[in-house]
Amino acid sequence: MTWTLYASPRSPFVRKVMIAAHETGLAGRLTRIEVVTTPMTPAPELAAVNPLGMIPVLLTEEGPVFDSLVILDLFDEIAGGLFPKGAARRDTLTRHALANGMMDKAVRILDEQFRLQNDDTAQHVAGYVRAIRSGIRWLEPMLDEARFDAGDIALAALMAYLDMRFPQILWREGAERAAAWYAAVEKRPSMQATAFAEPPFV
Ligand SMILES: N[C@@H](CCC(=O)N[C@@H](CS)C(=O)NCC(=O)O)C(=O)O
Repeated sequence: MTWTLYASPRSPFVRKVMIAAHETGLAGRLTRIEVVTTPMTPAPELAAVNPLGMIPVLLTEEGPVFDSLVILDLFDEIAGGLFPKGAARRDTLTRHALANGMMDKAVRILDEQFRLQNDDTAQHVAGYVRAIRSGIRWLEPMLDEARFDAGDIALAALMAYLDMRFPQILWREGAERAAAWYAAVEKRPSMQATAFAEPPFV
């Protein structure tokens, strides 16, 4: 069974996935589809596989897998050798988070250069908002008030942040199921105990 990797020849995140695929002996299973994707113009090929419009995405028999860390986690589950167990796993994950965070910032340098050249902050913001709205809609069928795992906690923190910083985005519009989910989980003691600071903001 081959997997499709949505990729680009100069993405460090794709390169990381490819290195890991070679290290685990899984590279032969990958068929690459090269895409060009930016925050303003996400590659149309990605619409069905990643609402963020970002690469890498691995399309498996069970559906799309992203981001790069989760793809590595899948390789590890199948072939091992990438993430040890216990405290050593945390050490690996923390070093991975640092390296990935540096990659993120390095890619942002490039994006800032383009942003200055093209003077397109408004288009960037519009693209980011579009990605956030698509992401929330993507998650709607998976929401369940009876569960509150790490994925749900991350989503609840995002929604609280949008309400605090960007109420004008009106993320609930067209996402009534997500709005109802948030109204329910917002009542959890963990959410109540951790409210953001009230305005005025500095
Ligand atoms: N956290 C993601 C980051 C991936 C990422 O930043 N990919 C860039 C290409 S190097 C991208 O898709 N950019 C398009 C965008 O920001 O919309 C991962 O680890 O896979």
